[in-house]
Amino acid sequence: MTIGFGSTRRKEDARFIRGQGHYVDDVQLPGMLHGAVLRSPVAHARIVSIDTAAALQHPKVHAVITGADLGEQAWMPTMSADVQAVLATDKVRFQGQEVAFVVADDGYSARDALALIDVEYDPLPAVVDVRLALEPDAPVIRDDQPGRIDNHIFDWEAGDAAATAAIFARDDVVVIEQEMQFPRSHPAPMETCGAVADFDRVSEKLTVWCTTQAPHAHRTLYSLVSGLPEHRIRVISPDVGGGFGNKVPVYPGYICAIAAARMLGRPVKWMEDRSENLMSTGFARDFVMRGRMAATPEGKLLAVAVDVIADHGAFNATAQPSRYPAGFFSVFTGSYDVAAAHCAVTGVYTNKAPGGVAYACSFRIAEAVYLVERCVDCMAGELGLDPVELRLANLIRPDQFPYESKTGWVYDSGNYEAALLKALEIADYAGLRAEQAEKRSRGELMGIGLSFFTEAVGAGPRKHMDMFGLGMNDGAAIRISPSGTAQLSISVQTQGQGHETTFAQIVSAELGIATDDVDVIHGDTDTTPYGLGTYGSRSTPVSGAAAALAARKVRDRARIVAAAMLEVAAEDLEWTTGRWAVKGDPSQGASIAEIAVASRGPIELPLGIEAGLDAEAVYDPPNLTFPFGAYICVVDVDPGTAHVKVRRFIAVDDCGVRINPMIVEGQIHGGLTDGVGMALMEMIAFDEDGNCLGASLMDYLIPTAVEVPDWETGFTVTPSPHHPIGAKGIGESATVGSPPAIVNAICDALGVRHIDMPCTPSRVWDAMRSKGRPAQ
Ligand code: MCN
Ligand code: CUN
Repeated sequence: MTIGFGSTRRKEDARFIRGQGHYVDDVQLPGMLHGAVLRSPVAHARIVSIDTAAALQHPKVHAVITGADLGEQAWMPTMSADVQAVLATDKVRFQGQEVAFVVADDGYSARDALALIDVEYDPLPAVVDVRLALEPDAPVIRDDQPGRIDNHIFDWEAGDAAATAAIFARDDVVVIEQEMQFPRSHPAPMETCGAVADFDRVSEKLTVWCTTQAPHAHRTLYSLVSGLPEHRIRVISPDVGGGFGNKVPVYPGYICAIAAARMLGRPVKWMEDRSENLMSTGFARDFVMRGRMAATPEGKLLAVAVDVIADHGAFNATAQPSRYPAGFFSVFTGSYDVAAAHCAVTGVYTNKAPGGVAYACSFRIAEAVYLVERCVDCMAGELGLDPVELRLANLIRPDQFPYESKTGWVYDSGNYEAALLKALEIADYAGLRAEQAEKRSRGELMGIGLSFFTEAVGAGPRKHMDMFGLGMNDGAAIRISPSGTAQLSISVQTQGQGHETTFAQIVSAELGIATDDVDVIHGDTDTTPYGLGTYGSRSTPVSGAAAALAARKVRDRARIVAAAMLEVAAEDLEWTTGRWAVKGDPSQGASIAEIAVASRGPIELPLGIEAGLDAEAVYDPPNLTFPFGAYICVVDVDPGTAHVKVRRFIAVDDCGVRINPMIVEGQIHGGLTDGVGMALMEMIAFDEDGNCLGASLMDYLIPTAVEVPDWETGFTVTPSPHHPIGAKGIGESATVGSPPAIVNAICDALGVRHIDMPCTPSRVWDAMRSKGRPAQ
């Protein structure tokens, strides 16, 4: 029996390792039909006509739905104040865009019938380069918006432009400037996206099983699109095979399944295939950045400035809940105490699938951390300082917390130097530098790269967040059975993070109930309290806090019942794990199980106290939590093939109090692997006509166990002062923190100032040649 925090095994694994998980594609309903989406073969074209007659003749086809059939529902609102075509009516705006939806007896027939639909396209020039999209003669992509004459979406800035400019203008400062790109990448979860929609024409209730990280947020959007009231919509998210941000947005396929189920009066399933997933959903990053940094010649960092062009694709469907169009990018001052900072971000439409979606990034923090950590290394090179020395001299000090950044974020707590020193110690930094010097003398290319990052997770406080005019609070409800076991229902949705275990541990720690005696209910809007779901590593910071607070309410109620049982005043009782006992006489007490049964039993409860111990709480976070970490990467570059091998990677993370250190470590391992993917191989590329070149896992490379080293992890613990259990989120830290460490290591190995991700062998080869290597 285990109680509370610690590395207990994951409860959910019992079903996963037996192959007993239950995913959307496992849902089978009587009379269920299958849908398939016809997608545009071209990136930009006017639709002249769509002829569905032949497809409708197919003996197994029940319906072929086009945008015209959807009427007003042909467009749906996005989470970023834009609209997105569910099925294209006027034009197609990216390759892979949804054009028609076929419903048939089975999935194969539905896909076969796609080939029978005849669409006449009138091709238009496509633009996939953000800079070209901003040119005055660029084709206007969103001419559905009245009066639009260009592809510009927004200009947004943060920080103090004048104060920053004044520092850069000083003649006693050293300035570096570096252009860099964070390429378009894809979360590529194991399970692709899909939905099963079932509409009961009698009760007028719609049930949607779908791959979503945020069931309640999806319900709101389905209500907006379908016109059905929210209480008549039930969203069920069963087991989810990885989300990584891919399953935050609402995709057209879900809406098509819902529309088809309502039209036909039969359940409809739609599951996309791998290429559809890679071509049309969930793109992240795609930032072109120009960073500048100013420092004194001695190495005091003074200012950071950055201009960004953000490629949002054809529809601004960025799934992030902040009030800022560039999400949390304004944390780009990172972990350093600078005097001034400024960023300017321009959002642009291109003929690509909607981008700007989250991918283990906490909404643009991956881009921000990459920017600042690359700039710090460029500055260290410029000043001739060791990157460790420059960082140590500028990290925010422990006594400065809570620290208000120059762009208005209040970092809750931190002990940065301790984390960096720990990483240096694990790595044996001095030893590594000596090894590198020795190898260099033999012409070998070994590189050592650092990054220090601060994350901002736990969306979120009203000051920064809002989704559909709703706040970002989350509820938790606990039901205590008469025998003292518990069910906790939560608003967030696990996709592999282990919530069924860790949330049980939170209740267990608060109430002294064994973790096995706490079951977690989630992923069903009919049975869970309202909340905004899992992304931005917010489950622990927000929903975890709600769970702890609900458990504390149970404890408070138990105290009153215990007082009645023991015939003492409630104030005379004290709590020791799992038990209320009389102060000074621990033998006189009652366990939660004894109190639970008594609370519904014959004892006389004080006036106004209801039977049972059930309780609910809603947590409205006063601030985000700011986990941090120090990463060191060691690479070897093969001078003959330009292949980069990540030989060692040391990650010291601090996410405050850890509920389950084993799960936390697993999150770090996964995130670091993501980082290797982004730094070395992942990029969704397009040709100049807008054809997507990354539509299969043969072309879009993702890392496997072969490409990654044995991770070396370490931890420090700096609790969050405002979180009930002192925990901060961890789910995205390593993805955010690792890319710059790897690129810094590669630059260090090659002796070059910058190389853009992904650092493929061909790019590394070019960089080597720029330095006169390899010997010709
Ligand atoms: N945890 C803990 N102690 C802490 C912090 C977290 O024990 N101090 C545990 C949590 O209880 C939870 C896990 O670590 O079981 C991750 O918690 P948290 O940081 O709160 O993140 P979320 O649960 O909100 O997960 C979201 C985050 C995001 S946004 C992406 S993207 C990502 C990530 O999680 N997607 C993932 N990790 C993933 N891991 C898997 N396996 N699959 C995904 O899709
Ligand atoms: Cu930034 S991806 Mo996660 O928030 O689902």
